[in-house]
Amino acid sequence: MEKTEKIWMDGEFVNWDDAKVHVLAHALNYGTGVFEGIRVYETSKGLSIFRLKEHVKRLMDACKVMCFDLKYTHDEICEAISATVKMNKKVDYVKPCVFLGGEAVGLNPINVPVKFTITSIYLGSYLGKEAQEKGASLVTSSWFRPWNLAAPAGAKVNGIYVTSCLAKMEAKHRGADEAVMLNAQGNIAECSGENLFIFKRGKLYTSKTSDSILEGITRNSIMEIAGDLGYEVVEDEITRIEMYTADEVFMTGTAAEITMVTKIDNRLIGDGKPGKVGKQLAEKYADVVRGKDPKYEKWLYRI
Ligand code: PPE
Repeated sequence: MEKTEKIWMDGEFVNWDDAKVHVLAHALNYGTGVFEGIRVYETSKGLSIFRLKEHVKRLMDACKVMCFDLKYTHDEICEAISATVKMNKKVDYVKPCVFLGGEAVGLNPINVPVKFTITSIYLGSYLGKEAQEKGASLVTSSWFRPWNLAAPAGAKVNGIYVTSCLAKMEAKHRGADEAVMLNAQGNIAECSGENLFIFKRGKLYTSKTSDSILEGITRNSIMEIAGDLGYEVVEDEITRIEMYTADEVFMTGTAAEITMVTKIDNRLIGDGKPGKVGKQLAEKYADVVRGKDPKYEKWLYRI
């Protein structure tokens, strides 16, 4: 990751090094924040923020879930994100974060001031170049994806990411690139920061939104693109065995984009090489985000 010059903080730009909060900020102690991760791409007509409107909608929905009183409209947030990208030199990823600030001890979040920051960075490859080019290895995490009875799994809430961090660390300790988490029923939920797809018996499958996943925007893009390319896409329960024995497995996420999975828990997926369908979708996605296919111009927020 490379840092940039300015961070948007509650309506003003401040220098990167001055974007600070108090150590007793509520979010720091109790995880009471929500965030987004959004990619910025170069196109032949300048920079574009991919599916900005959908990301802002999901951020606002997460605020509603957490009862955060966000004093900005959808348009104002889109404009602030766009202004942050323009303000900085080298940006490929933006992270807006709405969180509880304050300086007090105590769980009650009511009346704790809501802070809103927009940080833009140069992220580059999220899972590493090798995993992206040759395929990633996964392990099934011993940590379960928090399910809907215990936490709002469908909202991008900071505190919920403790499980993702534990799962990711476990994967690294076990020599893998990424972790896949199961849900309360023992079915596949998702990875620490990506949704999962399998290709089996000629169809694409991805876990249902009720299976304790974050409803990924990349997941949604791939479902539409795959449908347009003639694939049948089914949202279904996916068992661990179905995942092991799939012809292809791949992950989708804003940061990870489309990354092929070639090994899970020491079992090769298919022949252990990135699969054809996944590669076709990854290539199409790479074109779509860069404005090379006019059919998906609707997803580009040009700045
Ligand atoms: N599941 C989780 C748990 C998740 O964090 C992400 C995004 C996804 C699925 C995919 O959602 P979408 O980006 O809308 O397709 N993870 C972000 C990385 C988290 C991080 O800060 O690191 C991302 O891809 O931006």
